[in-house]
Amino acid sequence: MTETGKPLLRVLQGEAVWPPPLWLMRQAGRYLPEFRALRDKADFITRCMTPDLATEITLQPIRRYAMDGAILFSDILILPWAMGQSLEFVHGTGPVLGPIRSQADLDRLDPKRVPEATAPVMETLTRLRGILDGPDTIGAAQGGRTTLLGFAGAPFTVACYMVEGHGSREFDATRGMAYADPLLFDRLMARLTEATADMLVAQIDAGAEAVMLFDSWSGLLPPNQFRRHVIAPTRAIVQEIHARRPGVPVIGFPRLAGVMATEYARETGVRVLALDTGADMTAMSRLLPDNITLQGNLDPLLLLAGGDAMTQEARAIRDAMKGRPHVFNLGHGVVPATPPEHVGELVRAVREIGQ
Ligand code: 1CP
Repeated sequence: MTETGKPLLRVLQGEAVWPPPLWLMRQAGRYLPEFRALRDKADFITRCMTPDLATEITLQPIRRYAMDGAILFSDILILPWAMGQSLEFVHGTGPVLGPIRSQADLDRLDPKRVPEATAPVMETLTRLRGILDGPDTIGAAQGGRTTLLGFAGAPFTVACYMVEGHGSREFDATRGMAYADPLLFDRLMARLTEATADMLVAQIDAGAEAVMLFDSWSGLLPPNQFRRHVIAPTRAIVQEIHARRPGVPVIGFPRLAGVMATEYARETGVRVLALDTGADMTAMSRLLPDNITLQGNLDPLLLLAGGDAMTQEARAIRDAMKGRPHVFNLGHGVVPATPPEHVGELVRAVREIGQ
């Protein structure tokens, strides 16, 4: 298959393809027994930084389900770690970082370390691209049909973890800093914006065919803060990528942004808007220009539940988007308790037409 023939890449570039290509956020994860088997071999950061392991984990869902997209196995917190922030993934707790609360904390981070620290990630992408575009069949996937996706956290969401030092429902310390010490917060955001653009360009050079920006916590911000800390840095990153690597699609995921997602899509320049579970795809489709590709948005809990309710809703989303560029996906990541058979049923339901 030629490069332009990959269904997902064509849709990311603005073409409508029927049935829509699909991949799932967190498609490589704890719900897969083969992932859990590798999980015991090394801690999370080691798995991300070992090309053999990261390549294998990325390919697991491709072998099983012939997904149209393979997303690099890594994490949004690898960037702060690569800049020198302490990071540990604690079993049962999640990520724990040495929090950034002062100019002195910020000054200890060094963006110049990132290229060397992330070299294994780039090596993983290069290997993956070679395997995916090679002549061999990769499990269920026909050689050459799967698009390789790189990603990063968007600056605001990464700042949430960097300032808070751990996951949270509200990220009060971060949102508080943005108001109480806007100069410090803006300096952190500026550093992240530049480092994120550079890292995504490096991912593209290593083999990523499109890149996604995860802004999982953007929905916590009121409109003016959203414009300042979500739209403005995202626009800067998109412009930088477009200037340096023209034609590479950027997928933006402003999770829980509600009505602000339309302004985000218009103002940031993202080629693709990924929508969360709460978004009305049909309404968003009417509000946005046809040349913006939409991605989403089945409820991950419907995938957990499975059965007819899942296949009917998946087909309803797919059919409502017929005729516009649409990438089928979930509205957030696969939850760990999901039976792997349900993912197989979902893939079949989305690919079966004439139902
Ligand atoms: O072994 C383990 O249990 C580690 C669990 C895990 C995994 C599988 C973490 C820790 N990260 C990942 C992989 C990951 N994270 C990917 C890989 C590709 C794929 O989708 O298959 C991606 C794209 C991410 C992105 C990510 N990490 C986001 C954005 C998307 C989202 O879910 O909203 C966020 C917020 C994170 C932070 C993070 N990393 C890991 C955890 C458990 C968390 C969430 C922490 C929290 O807020 O409580």
